[in-house]
Amino acid sequence: LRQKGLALWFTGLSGSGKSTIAHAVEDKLYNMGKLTYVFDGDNVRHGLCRDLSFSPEGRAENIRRISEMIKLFLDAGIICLSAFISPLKTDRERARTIIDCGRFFEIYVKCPLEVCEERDVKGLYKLAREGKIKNYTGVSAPYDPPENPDLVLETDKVPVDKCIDIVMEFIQDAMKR
Ligand code: GGZ
Repeated sequence: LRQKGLALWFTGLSGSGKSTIAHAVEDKLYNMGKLTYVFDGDNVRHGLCRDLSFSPEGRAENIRRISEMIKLFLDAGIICLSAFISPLKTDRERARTIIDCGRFFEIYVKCPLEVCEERDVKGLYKLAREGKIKNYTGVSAPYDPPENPDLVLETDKVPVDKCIDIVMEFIQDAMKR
């Protein structure tokens, strides 16, 4: 029997920890022999979506293409982990509709803006504050917090290793369904 696909949609501010957690979960799944793939800005925005901006339209199209891609990966039985800010509720709802598998789960990587900004791993918040990057989520562009996420990870309160364990437990549960 082939592995059944699963879509885990991580959403949260830049610097909240989406990619870090998704990649660590991917490592664990890989070591369990599971087929899995992480979609994030590094492998999507630099390739398939390199023509898109961070305007509302650019983000909507980014999320739409990613969703269509995940739908195909699910057909192949792959556990798909996506780590995009996906700030707008309407875009996340469209993702759920496109992927439409009954195995789509929204994971809210929740972290206060102040903490993300303090981390500022890539120095982009600083540039956004200086006005050198426009439409920066949390600074000059909106983020709609999920109203009914399937899972919430509070990365300012819970250590990252614990967050990874929580997601692993969630996946193992979801795979039984
Ligand atoms: C938000 C931006 C922006 C703007 C560049 N707003 O910390 P990072 O660098 O690695 O994560 C951010 C990433 C967000 O891309 P997504 O494809 O996830 O966004 S969305 O879902 O909204 O389409 C950040 C970088 O790209 N970045 N400019 N203006 N993040």
